[in-house]
Amino acid sequence: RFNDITMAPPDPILGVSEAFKADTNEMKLNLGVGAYRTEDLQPYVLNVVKKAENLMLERGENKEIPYHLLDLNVLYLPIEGLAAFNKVTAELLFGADNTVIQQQRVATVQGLSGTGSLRLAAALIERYFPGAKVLISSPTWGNHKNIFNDARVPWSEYRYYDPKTVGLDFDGMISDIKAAPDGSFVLLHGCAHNPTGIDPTPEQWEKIADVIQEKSHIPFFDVAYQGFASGSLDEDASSVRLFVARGVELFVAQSYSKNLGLYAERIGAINVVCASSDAAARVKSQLKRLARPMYSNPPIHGARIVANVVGSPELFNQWKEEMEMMAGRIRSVRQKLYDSLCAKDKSGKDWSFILKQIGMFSFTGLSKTQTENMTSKWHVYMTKDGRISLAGLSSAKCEYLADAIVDSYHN
Ligand code: PLP
Ligand code: TYF
Repeated sequence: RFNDITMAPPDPILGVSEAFKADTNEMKLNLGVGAYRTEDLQPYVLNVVKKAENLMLERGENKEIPYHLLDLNVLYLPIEGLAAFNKVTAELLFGADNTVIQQQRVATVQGLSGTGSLRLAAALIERYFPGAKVLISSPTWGNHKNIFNDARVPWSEYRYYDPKTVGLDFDGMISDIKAAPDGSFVLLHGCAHNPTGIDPTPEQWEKIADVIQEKSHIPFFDVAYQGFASGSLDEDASSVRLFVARGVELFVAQSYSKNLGLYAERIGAINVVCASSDAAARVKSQLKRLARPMYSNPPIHGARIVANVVGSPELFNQWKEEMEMMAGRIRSVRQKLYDSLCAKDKSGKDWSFILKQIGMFSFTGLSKTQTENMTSKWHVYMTKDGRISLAGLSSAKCEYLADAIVDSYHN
């Protein structure tokens, strides 16, 4: 009976926030979860989101244009989500003039943010590719393993991070992708790899694509940070577009948690690029069939916000400015942390890897025991893999953090 159910361990990322909350020290710093904070370390609601919500409210109030973005004026969204959202999200990812869009070769289904979209694709793999394996990077976002485990999709790891160079183990990555059974799925972070902050160069992406094509593997992109890595939405989608241009069939999961700050709205999508519009229609029908008994249909509010922001040239431009502001703040604390580390550490250690990493995180190379020192002595909360979220760091706290890191490294 229920009494026999054992206690589950806390989530390694979300558990960090719980421990942070319980700490009463005033110097405490939460660098665990990857969530954007202002310089005052407060959550940030984008102005474009507020504007979109006001628009939605106005439209709802004067009932002349009742939610004109809805294709059906009914209580629930269709299983596949809001049509206007699905259209703009695919266009944002692939580019509106991409042939796969024009030829209707993409099956797009609104998902419960990045996680739910990954989970839906995993269910499709389990059902239609029985026994196929998913290759995931070592390391990767912790939840990837949970997602494939629960979907009963076998996975194994490919080498990605080289602790010696604090960079990409490109040769290891290529040989592991080559060694996998033909027709495997290869999970790739579209940009701003979590947790390492290390992405392949454009030349390396081409070689990765060569090997994937040679092996008839299927790329499975996880795009959780479009616009947050380089600051350009198009550039951050270039890895995905490179494969699409080669005519490869692939999956792409998208999330608006970070780039639009819509964390709790749970808005994202799964896109399946197929060889024909026929195949895309069939794939979409099967995704809907999987979603229906899981959660029936997705929530509408976040989808409307995205449809309004991405679909309006004015709000779209303002969004880009706000994203640049957020990415810029993260870059500036990254620089300041690096400067502080160089000034404080007398050991001659090369800290330049911090500047080479991109996106929200820095992978510090701190060991598990060193991260424990960070938390117990310095009240700095972070995941045990050595990742810190720079989005949760302020300029004012950079020196304190540098002291904590230098102390923990030589501990
Ligand atoms: N994938 C990666 C690599 C992530 O870092 C995240 C969030 O941290 C996600 C997916 C999914 O997040 P969400 O479910 O909030 O969209
Ligand atoms: O910081 C990270 O890497 C994310 C944050 O359902 C997160 O894991 C946590 C829970 C969740 C989605 C994202």
